[in-house]
Amino acid sequence: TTLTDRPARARERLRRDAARVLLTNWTGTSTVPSHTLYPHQWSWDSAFIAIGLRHLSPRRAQRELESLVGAQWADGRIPHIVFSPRVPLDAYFPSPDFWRSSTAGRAAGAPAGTETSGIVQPPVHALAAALVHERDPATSRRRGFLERLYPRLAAWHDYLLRDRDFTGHGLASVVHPWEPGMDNSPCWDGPLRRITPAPPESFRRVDLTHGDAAARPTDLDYGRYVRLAADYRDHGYRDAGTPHPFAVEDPGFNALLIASEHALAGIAEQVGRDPRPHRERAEALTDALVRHLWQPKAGMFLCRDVRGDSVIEDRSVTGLLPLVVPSLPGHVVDALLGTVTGEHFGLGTGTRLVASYDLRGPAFDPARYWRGPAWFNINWLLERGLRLHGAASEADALRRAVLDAAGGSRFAEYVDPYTGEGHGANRFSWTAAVALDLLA
Ligand code: 9WN
Repeated sequence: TTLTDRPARARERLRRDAARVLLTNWTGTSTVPSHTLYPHQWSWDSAFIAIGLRHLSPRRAQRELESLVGAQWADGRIPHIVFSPRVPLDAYFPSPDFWRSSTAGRAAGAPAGTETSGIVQPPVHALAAALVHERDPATSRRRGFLERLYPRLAAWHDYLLRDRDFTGHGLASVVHPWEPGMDNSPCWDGPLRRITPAPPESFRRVDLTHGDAAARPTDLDYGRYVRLAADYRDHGYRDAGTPHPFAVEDPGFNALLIASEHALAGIAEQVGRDPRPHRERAEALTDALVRHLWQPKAGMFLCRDVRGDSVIEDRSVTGLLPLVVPSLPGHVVDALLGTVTGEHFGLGTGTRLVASYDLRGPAFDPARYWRGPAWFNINWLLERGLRLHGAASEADALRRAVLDAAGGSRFAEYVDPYTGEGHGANRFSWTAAVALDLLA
């Protein structure tokens, strides 16, 4: 072995190990995030998984997204979980008998033959579909991949902007802390205080049989998650009829919608449709994002509590995700780049990866889920955003750090941003997927 071929061998080993994670977590039609903690199909997980899987099997990556959109509701929503009928009910909570989509969600257009949840996750799917297509356009064309996906992705974005724009700002709101994918972010603490938790004896937390309680949300959080989901269900999952006491305009969620709307313009072109409405919508969304959620004093985007009509002052990494938006004003890009490397997120000055929450924030906890640990899908997005805006050396450094932490933690679900120590599940699918993508 010479010194020069060692890195190449290490990369090859990492690629092989990441591939093995995705192959093991493949169920035949889609990929579970983790066989233990999350044994069904999750919406935004599938998008990141497809982005990695395209390097192993473009066809499988296409199927990953096709099976997800196969469970789309008639109103356009893509549910956050598609349940596998082969998995026992007590393997995950809340299970299909809690959500009862095929009965309670009928009026809102839930499919009859598949059980799903009734809430959504960040709309990163059109971006994933475009990347999957690019990897192997011939197979994609032969299978009619984009033709089938295009109307469904367009209906998904329509749902968000038609039924979830509660303020008239032209942005989508999330109505449950699970929707932005950052379940127990300190940003939700304020809005959640208004929610009466469901009694602890009314549900059983299966997550604690696989995960360490100190690294998961608390029982009080869960009581509120259950209450919000049950109320939505009991209103037939109809946005117009549900009071939605938790409603937040989240910058990361909307930034991913913008990136996906740009991707949808490209997809429209590929399938011979007019891309202009998508470009116009992406620009209108970008203006709305900057107008309503940009906070110059913080140097980043902050969430808006729609019910409290106030800015949520906590700095969450969600406020840096707009870096994936191509046409941001220059002053916003400059400020965001400063914040990524500044005292609150400190990339390159102590932390290895970008933390999920303000390193100096009062609620920071390096081990507890979305209250500090670094997540691989988020760091993949930030790597892409840094590169998009010309910060190539920061992007290169982040790419190396993501690969080191992914391999070093055996593809952990999340890691301590300072030490890289793994928490949560291991052999976690999107960790392996984004590593594969960054290796390609
Ligand atoms: C609830 C699957 C999902 C991710 C989320 C992450 C976690 C679920 C849970 O796992 O949420 O949806 O049970 O904690 O927060 O981002 O999509 O990996």
